[in-house]
Amino acid sequence: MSRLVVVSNRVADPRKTAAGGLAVALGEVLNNSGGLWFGWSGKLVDRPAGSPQPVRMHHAGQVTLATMDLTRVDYDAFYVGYSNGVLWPVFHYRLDLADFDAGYIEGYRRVNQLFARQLLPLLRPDDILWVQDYHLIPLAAELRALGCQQRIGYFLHIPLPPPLILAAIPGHDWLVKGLCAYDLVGFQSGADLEHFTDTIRSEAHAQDLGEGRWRVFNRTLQAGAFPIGIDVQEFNALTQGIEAVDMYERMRREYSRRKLLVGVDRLDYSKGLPQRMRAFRELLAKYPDTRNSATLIQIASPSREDVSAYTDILHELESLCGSINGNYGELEWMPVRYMHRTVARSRLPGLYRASRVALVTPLRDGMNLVAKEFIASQDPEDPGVLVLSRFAGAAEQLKEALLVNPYDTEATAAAIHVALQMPVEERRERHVAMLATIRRTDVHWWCDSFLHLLGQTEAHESGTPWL
Ligand code: ADQ
Repeated sequence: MSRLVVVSNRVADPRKTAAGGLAVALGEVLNNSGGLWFGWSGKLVDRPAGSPQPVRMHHAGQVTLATMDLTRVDYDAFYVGYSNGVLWPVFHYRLDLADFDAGYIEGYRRVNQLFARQLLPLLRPDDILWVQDYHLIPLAAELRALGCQQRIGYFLHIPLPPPLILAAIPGHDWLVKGLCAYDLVGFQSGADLEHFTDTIRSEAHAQDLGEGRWRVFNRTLQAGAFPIGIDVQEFNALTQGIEAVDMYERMRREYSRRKLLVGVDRLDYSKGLPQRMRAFRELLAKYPDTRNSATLIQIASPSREDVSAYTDILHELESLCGSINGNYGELEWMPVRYMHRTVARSRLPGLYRASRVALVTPLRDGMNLVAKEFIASQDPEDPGVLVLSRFAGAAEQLKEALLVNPYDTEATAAAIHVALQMPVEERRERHVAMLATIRRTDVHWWCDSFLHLLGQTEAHESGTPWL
């Protein structure tokens, strides 16, 4: 069996419970193959841009964690600037929020080169590499330029927009070529995959070889959709754990006379939080039966506070929550309970299970795991209802959710009202179908099916010189 090498911006210790489904699933495969996980340590040093930092190795069971620090200048350009100031907004269709500063792309390239240079000496000839997410698109091309012949796969956790949106990024053809240096490229949804194949067809004259194989830049590339899942078993165990049960019971007691709605997100403009609040306000305005009887708990964990678009969304959300409570609240009832913090992973399933409705209404999302976690935590006899944006990758799979267009305030409010009124038989029917889907395509399935296909790709062909 080949050794697996995972590369991602951040490295998590898979043995820590806070690590979550992805780290645990990757950790399992890494553990079985005696694998290596390479990435940034999370630490910054005040050194000149591009200066290579030593790689530190830690052992976590059979897994070796290899991390390096970044200089502050590189971090600002690579992470804050290009990854989160250009790629994140554009890939989420928000051209208006992108900051195309020419220095950022140089920093992004510099850090990808550094990663390639520091990783290369750690590789063995029969390793299989799996690169994660938008921070590292050009990594395979940088590795190939240094002579790396190993098979390299790539998975994009966020959406890939259609060709004409992607084309707004200065130098986007370099990113597209970078994606073509991999042996297997994976996306969250069929729609993202189609955007990719449309792009390589129109911009690089890729030739369709059938079964997801493409001839492009004088080499063969495989592309596919691999919707990421959660670790359903781990989530079931968490749901039965003492902290989740305690949370569930306290919530049930407190809300015995009211229905609870829940939203759990990173505070990010892609998650559609102001739109969600406006839909909830519309619900209270238009359906008076929901006043004094429905409470929305919105938990939004702090995220990327060094990017200005995130502070804007924070203020907008706070002001909407304040005005809804001010206008509709009563002495004994507040419609919105908003918290700007992270809830412990061990307690989350209790909160999900106590809620009648989950609002998962992003404007764009690669997948959205909260939707799947909510389904996994429900009591099958008395399950809650998922109100899900049609623009989340999860909507391709979870067709039995109440699918909404989050830009349509009135229709979303109407769907929330339907969810609150839904009879138990219909709730059960929808829940059973969605639970079967998330069980079938859990995070282990995601890992195994990607790695199986990567293992089957033809040994690496070098193709067009990459850089
Ligand atoms: P994210 O944008 O971070 O991930 P998501 O898929 O929803 O979004 O995952 C978030 C995870 O963090 C979930 O496990 C959730 O429970 C947890 N979480 C979120 N807010 C929290 C809070 N306030 N308190 C506690 N826990 C919280 C990116 C892409 C997604 C894609 C994932 C995985 O943007 O589309 O699904 O990667 O590929």
